[in-house]
Amino acid sequence: MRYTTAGESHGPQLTAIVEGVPAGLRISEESINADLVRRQGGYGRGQRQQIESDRVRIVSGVRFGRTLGSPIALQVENRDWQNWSETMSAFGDPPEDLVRETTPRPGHADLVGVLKTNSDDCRDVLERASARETAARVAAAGIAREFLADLGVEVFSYVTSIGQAKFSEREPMLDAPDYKPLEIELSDVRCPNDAAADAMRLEIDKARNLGESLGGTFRVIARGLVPGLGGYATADERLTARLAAALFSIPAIKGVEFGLGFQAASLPGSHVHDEIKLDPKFGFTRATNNAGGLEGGMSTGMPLIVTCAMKPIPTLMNPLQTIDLDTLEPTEASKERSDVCAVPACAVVAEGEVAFVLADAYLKKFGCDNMADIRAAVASYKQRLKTSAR
Ligand code: EPS
Repeated sequence: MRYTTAGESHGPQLTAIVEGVPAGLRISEESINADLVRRQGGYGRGQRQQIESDRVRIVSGVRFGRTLGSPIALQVENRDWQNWSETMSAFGDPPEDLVRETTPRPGHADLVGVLKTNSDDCRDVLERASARETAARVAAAGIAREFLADLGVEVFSYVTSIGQAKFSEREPMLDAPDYKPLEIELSDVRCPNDAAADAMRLEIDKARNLGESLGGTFRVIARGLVPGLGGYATADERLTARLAAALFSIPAIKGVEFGLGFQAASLPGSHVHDEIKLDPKFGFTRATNNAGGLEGGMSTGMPLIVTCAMKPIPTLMNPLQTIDLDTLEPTEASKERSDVCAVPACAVVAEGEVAFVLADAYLKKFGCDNMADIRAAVASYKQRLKTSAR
């Protein structure tokens, strides 16, 4: 299963095409819309989200609520398009009063993008490099999520820090899979701990007053996985590598850790590796889950736990210095509006990327034509392993 997206931030719409989806999968536009709402939300989001009200329109590959096995095309309208239809017109001459963007923002794709494409207008680059594109990804990922849900796999996320405000967890590798996704959604910073959530909101308020932006960290969890997804034999089968590549494809992601992650490098082996047990209910299981559900490039059957670091958004209301591309003189970087913090939203995007990679790994292992065959193959595999996925 794979997706591609098209669309500019202020063009008429974003489009996603998902290929490789088996036939017979029940799809609900409402679940996808719920994810789109989650992506738009979060304390610290900017004014653009007050204009948009993202909803998906599925225009191919689904009939009577079930997939046909053909490519699925999804559209998300940009309501802001009506304010940009001349600036972003596909044809005709540029309007006489067009204002080119010539003051690239440090940290965004603006400068390197115009150098690479030989453009004199950063808008040619920033329209596509904008994280608005992640709305299309989340819509596409809705298909992968429905597929995983059908096989008993749930993917959720929560925020662990925003700026200096941290949710200090006691034993995250053991506790995180038991957090309640619904409770996380009730928090506008998507953090399950009230005191930490208050501190995060305060941190965002302080940043807003200073014209600053903030990054943070979050975890993505997947529960209910069978062991043996991915592979150990070749580089491109390794689930760890595929997950990392997918997560690093999200704008602003600067770090990805699996399980204990960097902490494992400073601990002796006996404190890192997860002892193997035989549980009457779960079959082979582990005493701990420091590996975050991955061993040898494969899922272990324990919950997948990935932690990601997002850098602060580059558009600053109190801008950094840059060089004007026309005058070649120092000046302030462009600003129009920005999000103070989009970490809770980014976690929703990351859930989608993880869901896509996991769905694809299931299809590689269990076939890909139709859901009935896939369900039967998964059931027979679980029976052979005498395992009940966590
Ligand atoms: C975004 C829409 C954008 C930004 C943000 C993400 O809207 P606009 O550019 O019209 O204000 O709010 O984009 C970025 C963070 C970025 O770096 O480009 C969205 O829908 O997520």
